[in-house]
Amino acid sequence: MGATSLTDQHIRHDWEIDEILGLFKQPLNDLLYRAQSIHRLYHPANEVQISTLLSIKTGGCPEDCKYCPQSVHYDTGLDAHNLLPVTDVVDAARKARDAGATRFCMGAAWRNPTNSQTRKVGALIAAVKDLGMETCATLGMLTPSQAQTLADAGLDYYNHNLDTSPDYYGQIITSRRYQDRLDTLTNVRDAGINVCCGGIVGMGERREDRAGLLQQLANLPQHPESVPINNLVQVEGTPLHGVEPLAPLELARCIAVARILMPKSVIRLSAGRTELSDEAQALCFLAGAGSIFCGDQLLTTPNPTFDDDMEMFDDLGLRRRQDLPIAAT
Ligand code: SAM
Ligand code: DTB
Ligand code: SF4
Repeated sequence: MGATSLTDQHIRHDWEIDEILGLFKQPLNDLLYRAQSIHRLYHPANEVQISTLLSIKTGGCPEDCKYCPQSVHYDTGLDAHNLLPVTDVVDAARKARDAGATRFCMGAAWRNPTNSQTRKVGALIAAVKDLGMETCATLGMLTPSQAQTLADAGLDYYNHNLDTSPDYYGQIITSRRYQDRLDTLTNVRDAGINVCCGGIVGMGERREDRAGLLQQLANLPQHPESVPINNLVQVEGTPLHGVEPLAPLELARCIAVARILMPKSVIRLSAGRTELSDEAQALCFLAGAGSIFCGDQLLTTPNPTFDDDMEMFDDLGLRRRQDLPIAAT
């Protein structure tokens, strides 16, 4: 066994729920100070990695995720479309690269892809990689061989979220088990693809559930390299439309706790930024957020424009991160 470096003392996989709740309850200054201190041990200060999303297959999803505008169970007036042709995807990726994104993330509204769909997405991945970008895909549940197909195509990251705590999960999704999600994460990890896994806050859950989600992530055998913290985007027609929004300070606390629990992971201030002031986002960066999605659309919902984000970066003295982040353990 190799020697443990001084900084690896922070890497743990045995977090207890009471310890995590204790972090949430710290005075905000103490929590942010500790989170930013850990952030600077493992990540460049003032640098933020940028990804851009594209919905490569939209709507008509058989799953019943109560937050999602793409579920066939809810009428959200979405324009559904089948898998996009490679030319459309490459055009969107090139535009994102030229605007400053280093990673292109392709999302499909599937419960799980078929093997044939997986091969088609493999061709999209190879084409985007040819542009010199990192690739990410989120396609639903994967078998081990499908994960291998994507790895062989050169996929850098696979996004598959746990969404919430095991306790609250049944209130949000009934068509897929928590264990199914954990199994897909294992298949992705075993195929050698970097794991992007996080969840959604602001779904009416308790703080205990936010802590429970972070506990699940932190106690995985290996921390996800990327941890997206999504603030629910409320969409009319979905069951969660009208739920009490999460206070921005609680979102910042969540990001700080994620930062402390998984020091080497890149924490993404993910969906929901249109509802946040620059000041609230500044607190999230102080809490240790190291990546965002840029571009005026997430998958199907609005996001701040590139220009607005670059103006915010200027105001906060943030730089776009160009190198490849450190792998988590
Ligand atoms: N269908 C695949 C799946 O669910 O694994 C991939 C696409 S799905 C849209 C990707 C992730 O987007 C979900 O796991 C969820 O965490 C997030 N998401 C979906 N709708 C959202 C919303 N309204 N607000 C915030 N995050 C959302
Ligand atoms: C993630 O955790 N958030 C992104 C990405 N991974 C795929 C998706 C957010 C979707 C927000 C709702 C929408 O635009 O449809
Ligand atoms: Fe389908 Fe994914 Fe939306 Fe759930 S989150 S309804 S699985 S597209």
